Amino acid sequence: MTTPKRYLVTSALPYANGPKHIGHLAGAYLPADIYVRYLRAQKKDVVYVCGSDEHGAAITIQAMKENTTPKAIVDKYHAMLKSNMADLGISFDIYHRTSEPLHHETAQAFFTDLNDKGFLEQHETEQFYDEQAQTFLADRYIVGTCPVCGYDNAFGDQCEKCGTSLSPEQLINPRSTLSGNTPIKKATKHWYLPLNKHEDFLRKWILEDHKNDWKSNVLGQCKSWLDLGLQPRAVTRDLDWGVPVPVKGADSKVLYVWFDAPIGYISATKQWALDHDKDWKPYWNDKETKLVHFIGKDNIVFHAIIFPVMLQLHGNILPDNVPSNEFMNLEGDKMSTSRGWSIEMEDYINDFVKQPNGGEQLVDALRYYLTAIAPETKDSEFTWKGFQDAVNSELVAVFGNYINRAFVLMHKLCGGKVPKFHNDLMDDADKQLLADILTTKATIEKSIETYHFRDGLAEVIALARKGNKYMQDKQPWITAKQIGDDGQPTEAAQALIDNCMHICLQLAANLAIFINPFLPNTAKKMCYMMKVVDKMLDWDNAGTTKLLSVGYSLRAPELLFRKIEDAEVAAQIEKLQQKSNQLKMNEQSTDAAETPAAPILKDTIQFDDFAKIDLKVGTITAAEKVEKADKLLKLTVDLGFEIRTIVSGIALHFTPDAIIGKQVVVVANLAPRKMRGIESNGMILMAEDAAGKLKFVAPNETTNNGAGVS
Ligand code: B3M
Ligand code: ZN
Repeated sequence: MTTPKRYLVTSALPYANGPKHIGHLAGAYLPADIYVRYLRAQKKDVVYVCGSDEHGAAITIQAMKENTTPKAIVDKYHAMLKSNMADLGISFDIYHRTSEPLHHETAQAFFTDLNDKGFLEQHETEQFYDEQAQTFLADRYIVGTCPVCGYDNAFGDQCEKCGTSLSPEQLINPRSTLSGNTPIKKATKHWYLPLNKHEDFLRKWILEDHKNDWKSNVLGQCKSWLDLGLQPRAVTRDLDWGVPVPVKGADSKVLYVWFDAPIGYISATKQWALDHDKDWKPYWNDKETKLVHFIGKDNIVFHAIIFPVMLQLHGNILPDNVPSNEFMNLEGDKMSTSRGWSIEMEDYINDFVKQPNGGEQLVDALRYYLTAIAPETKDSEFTWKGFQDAVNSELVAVFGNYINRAFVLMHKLCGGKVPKFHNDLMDDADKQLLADILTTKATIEKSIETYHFRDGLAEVIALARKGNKYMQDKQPWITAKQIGDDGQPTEAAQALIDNCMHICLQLAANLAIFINPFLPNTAKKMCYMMKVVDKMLDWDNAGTTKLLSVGYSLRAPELLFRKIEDAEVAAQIEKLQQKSNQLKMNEQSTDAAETPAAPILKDTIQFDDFAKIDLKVGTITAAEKVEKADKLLKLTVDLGFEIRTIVSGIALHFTPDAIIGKQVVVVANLAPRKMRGIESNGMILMAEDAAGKLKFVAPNETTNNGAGVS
């Protein structure tokens, strides 16, 4: 596209069914925010829309879990997500919600338009049905084994483990999420979007028109979808939560959440236009609008295939790009809120930003690290140590250090004012640095415009590094030692110092412009220090050395960033471990509660059978975790007559320290068994209550180790 007249930028609408983690932030929100802040600095006409996705089984199932209504769930989490995003500097022009009447009307009108034009089909099919819960099972209401990766809790619409998009029929051993029962099949009628009829258009539009500008991960996913052959896709559901299907007699049906949610971008734009007395239509209908959808990789098919078909049929413009990131892992494992292996935005805000030594600099610290390791082309990994290193050795030691030194030296050597520049004294190093500012500007532009935010940010840091080197090479503090009779630097020395500091300060002003899309709080603070208004941050201003006027006095420096301490890193790692262990334990106890009760007694045995078991009392004298096995503890047990090593699956219930010294009953003549490479000699008897909690079986008074039990 040649220069667009306006931009409409969207970030995937997060489900309002729980807190969202920083992997989400890095995937679809932060890159979009950088992009729009850059466009705004360029004075472009840009609207950035998002909002909560409040329909679908993601919401109703969470309501069941929290024992409340879907409405209560979306109200609670919409508020949370909206404020989290704002706290982290995501600058939506509007954060809307799909439960708004305006959205319901917009989605219904969209459906009616396609239906009236004959673009939808109606089919009656047999679908899974839960007889006990009396509901049809689609999407997250049905789980089973993923046919692709074997994960045994894949949803009816998508496997969260491998990302494959599924239909309930593909699940192996399908079960109802509601009752756990195996569903039956029952006939029902639905509306379908016949994607198969649009294959040619999609192939040309994606694989030819966009083969050079879309990311290869997006093109790759689209190609494999197209190669598999597209199927008609149901766009309605038998549910009572969602946008009602606007057809007489279809009262028990709602629009499929993935049909209504992307229309949420349109309703959000409409609401924004109402609020600002603007016309929303050109943003969706005029070909000179550049529409860009920022998404995570599990949303590609919906934004690159299904929604474009809907838009095309409805007469709207199509997205110019669908930049999608891969996943960000965390400390060696996939990030997942449900497994407790995640850093929620809310937690980061509470643990860092809202702490007394936190504030906006820690918003920028997170934005920095997440952008520096953004999973733009392949999965990446967040580690707390990596966060600490990036902040301490790049933000603090390079960028922050440069700005601080420039300000300190200017106060010390130039009386707190922007010094004069003597053109006749300009040398090669000066020229080089000025040229570097210009090249950097062009490189950042190219990086951001092609969605390579990592590279763009790296350029800013590289320029700050050049600034440090320039200052180090020029050593104005040494030049200042050439003093005259008055004890002040000689005129010639001062002229050299002035030139160096003039350039350093103009570079600082340029750096504020360059860093602004990425770390807006930092740029703001720099403007404060330079006593300039935010308007200085306009992109057009970058590349010159006329940003700060000669003789203008600047404020004393403030540190831009603080270091991240070892103790903070350790505390976060500990918190992560605890959270995930806690959830595993809860899961185990719910599993236990939900498993149908086993018959109360096993088959009768004879006394001789029992007599074969040799039970002995022993004392646990040492206990430690087994590496890479979160459920196992390696115990040393003193049986009086010998010391045994026993591996026991109790690690989620007891910490090693808590059980040392406990007397236990051991099956002493059990054949040895190897677990995780450790030979286990015996078994500890445990009692398990209804909630799955384990207790040691032990004599009610301490007795000698080796005492027999019968
Ligand atoms: N709510 C899925 C997700 O959060 C969905 C995105 C909708 S974008 C229109 O991954
Ligand atoms: Zn899978």
